[in-house]
Amino acid sequence: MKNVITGDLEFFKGIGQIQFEGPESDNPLAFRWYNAAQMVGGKTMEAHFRFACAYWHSFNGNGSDPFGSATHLFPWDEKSDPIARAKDKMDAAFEFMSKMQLPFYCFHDVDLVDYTDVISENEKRLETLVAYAREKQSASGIRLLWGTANLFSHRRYMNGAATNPDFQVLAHAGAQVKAAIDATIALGGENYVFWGGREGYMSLLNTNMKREQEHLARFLHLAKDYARKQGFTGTFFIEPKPCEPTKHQYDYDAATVIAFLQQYGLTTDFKLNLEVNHATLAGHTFQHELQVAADHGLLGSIDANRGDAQNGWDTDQFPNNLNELVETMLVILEAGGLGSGGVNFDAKIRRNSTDPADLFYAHIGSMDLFARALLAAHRILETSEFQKIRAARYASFDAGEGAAFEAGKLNLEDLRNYAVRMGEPETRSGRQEFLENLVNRYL
Ligand code: XLS
Ligand code: NI
Ligand code: NI
Repeated sequence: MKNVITGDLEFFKGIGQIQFEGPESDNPLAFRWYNAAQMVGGKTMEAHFRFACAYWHSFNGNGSDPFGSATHLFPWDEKSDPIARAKDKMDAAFEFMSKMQLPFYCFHDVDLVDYTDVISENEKRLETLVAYAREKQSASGIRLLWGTANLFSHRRYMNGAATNPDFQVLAHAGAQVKAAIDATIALGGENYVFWGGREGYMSLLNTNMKREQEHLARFLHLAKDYARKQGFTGTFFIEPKPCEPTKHQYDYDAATVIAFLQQYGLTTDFKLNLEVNHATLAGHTFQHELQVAADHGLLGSIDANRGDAQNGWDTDQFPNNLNELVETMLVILEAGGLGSGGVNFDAKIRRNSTDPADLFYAHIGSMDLFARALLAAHRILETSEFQKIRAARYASFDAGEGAAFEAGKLNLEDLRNYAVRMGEPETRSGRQEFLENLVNRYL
């Protein structure tokens, strides 16, 4: 349990620490399923998820959209001095996270404090807020899951950062990443993320794709080498997304990023941070992306959220589909968990969710749903025939000629002769509906 901490002001007055009260509770400000200390399969719920709060959505995201300005008028966003304002915001963040029992947080450099166009001034500002965050972390027990640099909002990055055709812009990105890595290390961050929002193109007519991707790889190597030299032992994550804000992002999906990491010799240091809404934008289910990463030993961390079935953009809503989450947890449990990663709520409350309590409801609902999904997935794996049924589909490869094929001992003529000898195969059901019903029985 985290120590609740507030600054000079209490920003979420009237709301104490959210406690587990069990499924029968009708208290909207209590957990009904998420019980941090509860053991599930040899690990506490807290350790399974390592839930993290996304600083940018919860404390900077003010409800504005392309059609209208801010609707969330934050009391921590009032002071005119940027450092004083940033400290108020950090007070609010740690108050909220400690009241929510969130063990981790994640940030972009510019989420912590406003940046200017002067690199040395930005470095100074970030160091000031990092020192403040260190105090807050040790008072609350909250830790940094990952840090990152925002290389997509400033207008200089309109043509990309590490993939910008202008070396001067690339160098700026380097300066920003260096400071963000320094901040992550100073705060004991367990991972460092690269999401390449504008690392892609708007038109191939003006783009040398090969050169841009080589620059990106070189840039990642420099960042990794610098961090290792500074003693960083954590994992680097790439967060795939197919598009938005660019028309085409190079880190399209898990398979694309894995091929890139392999091509440029980055798989020892880098893994994947997968986001639900990015998977759906790429035309995949989230489970698909998780499985691809897990199969390569590169499942790192997740950004939990959801899209909207009727909208084709990254709406970043809080998760609320139990069935999908159970399938998600099945993949994660079978992969052996998230390691140094965690579950970061890269999600925002809606523009018209304007009560201070709304941020609590959003996190409570999602943490509860993850907990329910974990319990269901754990029981499916422990007590049902799910894994056996799947394995049985491949039984023909377990012995005889099938096993010889897997072991690389057959050639194409052997396949032909086997087929002639055995004749037409029996039809075998994939039993999809049966398995869907099996999962539903555990919800
Ligand atoms: C945007 C991304 C971003 C990353 C961090 O779509 O999800 O929020 O997680 O830069
Ligand atoms: Ni994300
Ligand atoms: Ni996103």
